[in-house]
Amino acid sequence: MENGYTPPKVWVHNTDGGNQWASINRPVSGATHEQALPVGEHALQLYSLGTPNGQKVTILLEELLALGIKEAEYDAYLINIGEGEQFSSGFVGANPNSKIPALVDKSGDDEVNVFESASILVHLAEKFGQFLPKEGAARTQTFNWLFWAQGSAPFLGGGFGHFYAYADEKFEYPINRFAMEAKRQLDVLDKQLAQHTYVAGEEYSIADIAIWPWYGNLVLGKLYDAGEFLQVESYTHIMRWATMISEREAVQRGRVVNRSFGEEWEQVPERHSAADIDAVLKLKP
Ligand SMILES: N[C@@H](CCC(=O)N[C@@H](CS)C(=O)NCC(=O)O)C(=O)O
Repeated sequence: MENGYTPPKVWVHNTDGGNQWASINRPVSGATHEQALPVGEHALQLYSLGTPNGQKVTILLEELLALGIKEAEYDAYLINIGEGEQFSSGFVGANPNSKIPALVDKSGDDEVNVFESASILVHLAEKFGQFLPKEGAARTQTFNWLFWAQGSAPFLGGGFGHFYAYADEKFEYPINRFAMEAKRQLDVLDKQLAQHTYVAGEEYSIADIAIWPWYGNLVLGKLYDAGEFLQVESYTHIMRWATMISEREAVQRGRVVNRSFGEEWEQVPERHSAADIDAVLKLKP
């Protein structure tokens, strides 16, 4: 091979290569240590981190609270994935896939653990009867775009973001491949938003809440610092929508929860009441 790498007959786990993430990745699943999850006073217990996948859930919870739904009160605990906290026995019990976000809903007779961000969005939307049309084409459109987000964002995050922003060495082949796919996805979304106010139609829904943390943050310059590289300003309809969503108070509140990076006024590592967010947002210059 021209770059000097020929895959061996059998793949072996190289524990000393790669960047900070390589050291916590393993080719097997399951817990690495015994540690129970903390539990707060509310019925909804969230274990997460303020990455785009985490923001989806905290934005929805803040939107529900903004509607006056008190049962949506939640305790949000930080899971530091850089330190391997997703591999504690408690977290694996909530999500055998060891990825944030994970929700434990203790409101019913039987406690239920919910994992995969889209499953959490559907669980909460159905539980409270909000942000997911109850029937017909509007419901199907919402699911179309929700599943689109779940299928597409890994190419933006795990593909483009990984090789463009996180990988220690920059390689042309994967960056080209995933920049092409990222731009194709942006074009799909831009054409949809040229026709509709919100992603799934004329109503704000969990499709917007799933897509904004990835594609909205990207075009607004809050993800990967890739705006110029991907020429994000050319997607004028995404820009309109991303700006409109970012102006929602619940979005501004939800995006800072379980965040332990960025500006001081953006960091609410743990949330147990509205006051935790208020105290931090008031530091915004
Ligand atoms: N499909 C999952 C993806 C979740 C995911 O990739 N979470 C990342 C952070 S954004 C994570 O926990 N990574 C830790 C790891 O891979 O060990 C979802 O939508 O919930």
